[in-house]
Amino acid sequence: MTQQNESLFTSLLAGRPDAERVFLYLPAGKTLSYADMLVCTARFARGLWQIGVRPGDRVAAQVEKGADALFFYLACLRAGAVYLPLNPAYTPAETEYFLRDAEPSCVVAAPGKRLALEPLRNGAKLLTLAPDGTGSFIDIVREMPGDFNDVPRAADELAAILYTSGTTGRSKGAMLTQRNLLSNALALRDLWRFTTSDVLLHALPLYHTHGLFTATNTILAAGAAMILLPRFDLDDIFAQLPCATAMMGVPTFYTRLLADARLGRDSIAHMRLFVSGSAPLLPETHRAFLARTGHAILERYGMTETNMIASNPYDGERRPGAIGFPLPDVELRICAPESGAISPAGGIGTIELRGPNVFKGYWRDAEKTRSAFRDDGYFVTGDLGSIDSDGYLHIVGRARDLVISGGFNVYPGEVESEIDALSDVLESAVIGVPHPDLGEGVTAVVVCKPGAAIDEADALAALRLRLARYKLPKRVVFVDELPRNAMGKVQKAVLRETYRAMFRHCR
Ligand code: MCA
Ligand code: AMP
Repeated sequence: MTQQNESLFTSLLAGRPDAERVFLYLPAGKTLSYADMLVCTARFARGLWQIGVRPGDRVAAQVEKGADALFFYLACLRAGAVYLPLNPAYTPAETEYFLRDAEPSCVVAAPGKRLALEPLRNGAKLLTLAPDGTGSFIDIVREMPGDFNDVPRAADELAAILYTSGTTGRSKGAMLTQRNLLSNALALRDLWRFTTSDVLLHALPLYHTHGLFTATNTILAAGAAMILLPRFDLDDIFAQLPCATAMMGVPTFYTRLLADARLGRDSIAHMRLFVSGSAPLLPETHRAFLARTGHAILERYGMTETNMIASNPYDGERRPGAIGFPLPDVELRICAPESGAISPAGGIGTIELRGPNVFKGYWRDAEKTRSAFRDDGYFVTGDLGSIDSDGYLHIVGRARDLVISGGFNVYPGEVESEIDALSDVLESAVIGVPHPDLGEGVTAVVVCKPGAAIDEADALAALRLRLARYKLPKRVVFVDELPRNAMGKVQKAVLRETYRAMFRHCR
């Protein structure tokens, strides 16, 4: 740990290259250097200070992806604020919860969201920021001087809060410290060999760990550059791949690339590394990619609460279906889910870990924080894993009821409570079933009240007002009753088996 009382921003840039070096390649051939980034983030940090943001304040951002969105995050770090990114796809009902729970002093949103957020801002200052460099926040900072003295922060002070849903109840804010983020960025930079020569093709969202910390912080720590694409679009990807050296993506990126005839050795001649994570990469995807391109995708494993936990090696075998070895400084063990007893070698159990990457706890929720940790400080992930005889970690299932669709987590309980709130519905069960494009497709199995006349389209129309698009069931099926065990618990495994071929023909 190099930093004690410096901001994460300062520490990430400690080995900063020549300020004239390119930091961002943007659409339409525009580039921004490290010097541009320093000036812009200084103005943004001054702007935050001017509107009253003070160290430790939460600052929420619900903005579209772009250079300014990224600079806003970095400005929060410089100003000592706690960054709270929110998916722009959240409905107002979803967003309201986060603003009420986190009590940010400032919310910066895409201009199109201003009216909807006005009644929800809960006393926070509300400003706008658009990807084209306009917005009321830009109006404040435009003429400001381009320098700023970064606010020093101690290693265990917060840098960010990222909300992650629980198995029951509402989302919990994972409190991530300066140390959590810095230790992970430095470890990944070294492990994956990022240097000033690298150019990362960045097509992930900027409001989750993967695109925000794993990608951006690692690139900053290496003094490398990024091609910042607004989203994952195959034409853009193929246009930019020849200029990149590395890409990080969810498995859907790789299955979509493989489904495209343009993928071949020539289209990626400049690349040295493809990383996959956030959801399981099927061994057949790994093998097909290797056969087609000569590249073994490097799969790694992480969580919002912990940043990255384990990674396949840079040198040595990148084993299909495995997530590799714990990162340096991460202590990892496999335990019996209930008793916490350490599993015998090769046995299956919950993955538990301890290390500088592990979060400080859940925001204002001591109870959930307590139950997430063992007495000796190990964090219980809720993923089921085993370690093979060569030491490679494998994920074999989830102890949590969770669906991962295209790398986005969907918590069945949240979708079920919205479905159950529909007046025609008696009860529902939400499951994930294999989906060729998204890995898992969210599926709702619904029992109607007697005499009710709701159909799939009605249900989806109602849910669309309450849930972000990615949480919407891809299919809603109606049944007379849900299968239950002797204890009366819905047998989701039976439902998953019944509907396992549901999406066989989807892209
Ligand atoms: C979009 N849609 C989705 C998803 N994405 N539905 C389910 N699951 C999704 N992931 C909806 C759209 O709103 C649209 O709905 C319809 O599906 C078709 O969208 P499409 O154009 O195909 O989607 P896309 O825009 O191309 O997005 C697919 C995507 C994207 C590229 C896979 O979802 C994505 O970028 N995922 C990455 C998520 C991520 O960064 N996860 C990291 C979490 P409609 O037709 O109704 O409008 S961090 C994490 O998990 C940990 C820490 C870790 O280890 O990294
Ligand atoms: P999140 O709650 O968004 O932080 O997502 C974290 C979860 O994503 C983990 O608990 C795992 O279930 C899953 N995950 C992340 N990386 C992988 C991977 N390489 N293979 C399988 N699951 C993964």
